[in-house]
Amino acid sequence: MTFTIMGVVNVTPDSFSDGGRYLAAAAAVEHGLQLAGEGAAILDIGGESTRPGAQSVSAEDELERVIPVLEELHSRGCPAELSIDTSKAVVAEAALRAGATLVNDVTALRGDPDMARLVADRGVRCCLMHMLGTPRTMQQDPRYDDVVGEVKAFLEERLEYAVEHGIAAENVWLDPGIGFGKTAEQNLELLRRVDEIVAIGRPVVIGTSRKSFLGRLTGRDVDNRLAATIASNVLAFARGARVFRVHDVAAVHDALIVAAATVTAPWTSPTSTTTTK
Ligand code: HH2
Repeated sequence: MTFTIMGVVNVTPDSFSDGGRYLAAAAAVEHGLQLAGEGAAILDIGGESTRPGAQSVSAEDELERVIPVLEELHSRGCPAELSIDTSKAVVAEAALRAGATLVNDVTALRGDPDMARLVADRGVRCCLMHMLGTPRTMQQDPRYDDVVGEVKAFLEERLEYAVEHGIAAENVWLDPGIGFGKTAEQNLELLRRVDEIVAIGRPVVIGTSRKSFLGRLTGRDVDNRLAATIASNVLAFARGARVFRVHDVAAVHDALIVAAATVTAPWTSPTSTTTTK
């Protein structure tokens, strides 16, 4: 039973936890290589913040931010697979040309009518995420009758849409979208019942890293949520999630090695690590 870590590389001035730190391409590349060395099997490169209230960014700006980073990581033989975090087909297309092999679309193919065809034509993987509304509006009183049932139905519908548009079901990963149009209680309900999303039958991606519901639970600011991030990822792993999108790769990697070794019997050395201690 293995896990996959997606290390976050935000090439943005305004991301909620690391905005501005890796806006320069060289800094983003170094950061990406470091995360790959720490155990990220995938690097998720994004040029537009999706934090609550964020304004959208033009395709030109997004391209200018992410393409040099992808090209440089690719040409330097980055050992991690490269993912592009975008909902714009023109950005995804350029990113795939620059070496990306996965499209992480937080709109689940709803943001751009050309995205599904692009992913289908290139035969690459995509991650489809649930979001209520848009980043600008999503945290304004989100309501559900049954958050897990509704998110699950949405993801099933988007999987069907993807397959109808020629994307192989094996190439689809699903993500309940922790923090995207959900209250703290709704996020916790999704984590508690993530096995119901796993039951759809596709790998489930979880992105809790440093998010505000962890701050609400612990009283910690965004720079001090690592322990909370680890707990949420380990518990999601135990309930069947397999892909973890995080900023703090080294620590989460160690935690998931222990989680995987504990949940799985007999113990086998995880392929994603060289640790022998
Ligand atoms: N969360 C963020 C961005 N992209 N993609 C997926 N699939 N799942 C997530 O939970 C997810 C995501 C938000 O985190 P971050 O990239 O750190 O912040 P920002 O959007 O402000 O750049």
